[in-house]
Amino acid sequence: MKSCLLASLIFAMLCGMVEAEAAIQTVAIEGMRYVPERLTVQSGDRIVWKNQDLVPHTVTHETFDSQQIAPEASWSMVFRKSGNYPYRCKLHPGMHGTLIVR
Ligand SMILES: [Cu+2]
Repeated sequence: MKSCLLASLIFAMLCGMVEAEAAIQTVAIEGMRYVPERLTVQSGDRIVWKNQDLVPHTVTHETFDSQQIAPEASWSMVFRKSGNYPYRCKLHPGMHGTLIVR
């Protein structure tokens, strides 16, 4: 019984450590732009796109698509694979951003 309790405590601590290592990074969408337009993150980070405009936007890449993000809403994804992810908004051809995952 005691060792079981100890094991679950250690497990909880390890989970906490793994959780703490991955960061959450935010990209604002405002004024028909991604801010910042270019963002470098670490593999495992969760990226949140927050739409602060009055119109919907998307975050679209050949390997992922947020679909429409309503005003005031946000969309997030965890990126584990390193690489450059140039993305765009399907609704506004001039909107481009780049996510770089190290
Ligand atoms: Cu847009």
